Amino acid sequence: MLNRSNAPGAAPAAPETRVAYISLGANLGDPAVCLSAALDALDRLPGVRVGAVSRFFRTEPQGFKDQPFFLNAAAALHCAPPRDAASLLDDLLRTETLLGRVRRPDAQRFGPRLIDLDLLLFGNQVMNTDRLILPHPRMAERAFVLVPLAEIAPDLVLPGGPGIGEALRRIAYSREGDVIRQS
Ligand code: PH2
Ligand code: MG
Ligand code: MG
Repeated sequence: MLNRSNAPGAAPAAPETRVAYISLGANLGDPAVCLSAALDALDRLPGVRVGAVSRFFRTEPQGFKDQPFFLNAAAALHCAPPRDAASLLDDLLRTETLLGRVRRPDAQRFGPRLIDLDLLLFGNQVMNTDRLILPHPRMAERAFVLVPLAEIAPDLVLPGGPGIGEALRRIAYSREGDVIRQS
């Protein structure tokens, strides 16, 4: 039988590059500097290239209200094998630490932070482990995630869920220019 992959002229199967989407957030220090530094650091990771980046939005704090407004953005990360979701998560956490974030066990949940890099999607992968849930379990509720994401990926469909436009129609929020409020 003819082995098609060895047929003369047949290109080897290209290793699959996948697009991950992340949410970036900060509300301590100089958030714009921190978000930019994070993007620079991520672009230097092996097997990762930063693609589209949204504008930086000023967003009302969610979950714990008594803290400064956040600066939030979304970015596409083009990931080449063997880069996978777990190793990307490791490097997101390492990058947070590199930029000065200290995770204290007694920290206020949803409280203020120097930098937060959340993995939203890794291609169409769906997973649920102790360390990582994909898609990010709270992304569809959060205007500060969905609005920046829709800016860079307006046709995105969440794996097993709605398109990003429909996800945005399901939540109550307001947007004036670069300011997003959600009650
Ligand atoms: N992050 C949180 C909790 N609340 N609110 C806004 N607006 N932006 C955030 O990035 C954010 C938040 C926990 O990660
Ligand atoms: Mg977060
Ligand atoms: Mg986080």
